[in-house]
Amino acid sequence: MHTNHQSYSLFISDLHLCDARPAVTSAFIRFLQSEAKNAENLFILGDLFEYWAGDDDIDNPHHQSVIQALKALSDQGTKTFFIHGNRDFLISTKFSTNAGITLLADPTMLELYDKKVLLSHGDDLCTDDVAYQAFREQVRNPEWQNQFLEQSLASRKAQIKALRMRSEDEKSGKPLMIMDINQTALEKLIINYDYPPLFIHGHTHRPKVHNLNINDHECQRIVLGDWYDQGSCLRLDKDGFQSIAVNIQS
Ligand code: LP5
Ligand code: MN
Repeated sequence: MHTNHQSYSLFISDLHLCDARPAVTSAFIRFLQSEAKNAENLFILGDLFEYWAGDDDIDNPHHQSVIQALKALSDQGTKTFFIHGNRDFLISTKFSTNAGITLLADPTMLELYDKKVLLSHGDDLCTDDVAYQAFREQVRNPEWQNQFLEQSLASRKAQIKALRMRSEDEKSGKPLMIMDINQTALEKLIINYDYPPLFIHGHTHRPKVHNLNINDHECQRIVLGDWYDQGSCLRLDKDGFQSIAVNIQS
């Protein structure tokens, strides 16, 4: 039916879309209407938004423009998937239904072009960041989330603003190593998933391909880049992967 869809998949993360950076949102919408249109799958590996306060914020005009563009993409035949980031883990079924995306667990293992591919946001592997992991455990708890979501949208946004300030403040005092993936946690994950040859994640904003050898198994860990000065996207097909830069006009 959709014969224009070629056999390749695209992966993006860490766009941090928000009202304050309209050029990035425009670039993303153009990307959905161009590069992504002919893809069979688009995987968004978290932190699509600067923050997500709850699905009741869906009517926000900025969010609507993103949701409409995602919906148009999936309606024309590109399957779209989303893994929660640490900024937008409150995205739920109202968003996914409206945007036409499928929510995936973190991590998720898939088979693409005869290759096992493991996908994650990546924050779960930053185990040296003890303060962040304690925070993460608290806010990923469904009971905590229910209580948080019972509060008014305005109150939630005020708390998120305070949290963002605290997070930036604490980050400035954390050594860079602490905010990267822990090697032992990484190896444990790869072993648990029986050595997928590809592991793709975001979060650290340190785009790179790491060639790993774990117990004599080759594994490539691909770290996606963010969308600040330019957008970045990974393309995967039967011949392998390549990195694509996305222009952001300011
Ligand atoms: O996002 P990034 O990359 O800049 O930093 C992350 C970690 N910080 C965060 C916080 C988010 O940026 C804030 C936005 C989240 C919105 C979610 C909405 C719902 C939750 C609302 C809760 C009020 O994820 C940062 C890491 C960094 O990645 C690198 O991995 O270091 O972690 C921190 O800085 C966290 C601090 O170390 C600990 C903060 C403890 C705050 C405790 C307050 C209790 C909150 C609950 C009560 C309301
Ligand atoms: Mn993140």
